[in-house]
Amino acid sequence: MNYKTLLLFPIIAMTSTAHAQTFPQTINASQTGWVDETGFGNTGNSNYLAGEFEGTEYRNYFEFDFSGLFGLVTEATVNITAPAGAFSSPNVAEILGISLVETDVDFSASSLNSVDLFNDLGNGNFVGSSIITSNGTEDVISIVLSQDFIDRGNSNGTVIIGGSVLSLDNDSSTTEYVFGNTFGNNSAVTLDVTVDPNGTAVPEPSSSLLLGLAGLTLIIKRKR
Ligand SMILES: [Ca+2]
Ligand SMILES: [Ca+2]
Repeated sequence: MNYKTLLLFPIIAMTSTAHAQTFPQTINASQTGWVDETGFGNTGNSNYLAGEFEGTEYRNYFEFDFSGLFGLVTEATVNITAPAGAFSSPNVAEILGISLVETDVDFSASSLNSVDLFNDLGNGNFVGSSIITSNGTEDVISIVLSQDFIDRGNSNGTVIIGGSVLSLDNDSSTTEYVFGNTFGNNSAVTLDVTVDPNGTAVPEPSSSLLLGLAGLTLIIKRKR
């Protein structure tokens, strides 16, 4: 073990103590819905279908608002209600991917018309995934979301994620969907978060890496 490795230990220790006093909280999705492959979405319809239905692909979206939370989020799990009959596929299971949304979305408009948004709902930075199977009665799919999701919410106040079925068979004659028969009102889609009330703004990964490198450079210079 060289001195550079030893120097990293105090930094890791400081990071863990920052999460000592935390509390759990649950927030409801502030928006839910879908966008089809033509880019169309009806903002008045909270159904969050994802997959392929009658030859058209749908991807869903969920928005969460962190601004009412007192402190910084350190952990996040999204819980998505799957009513009876939510799943339809010739396969035993389908894979749902959750990605961060970069596209600006105007939820006050009566409809969304953006192929870019449809693409964004299923591309880019994936922050979670789940294998989804048929359910006879109502079920809740819980997916742990990555630090990139947490960082986005903490820095922006709101964060939108998109859900897409990654295991479609490219055969338009077979219907494959998850989250059919859904209504996104009330607590159908929630986010369980761990909040650190004493948390301070976390630097973006790139800037913290730069800070770390700058620190190491200083130390190396002192050693010489
Ligand atoms: Ca995306
Ligand atoms: Ca298909």
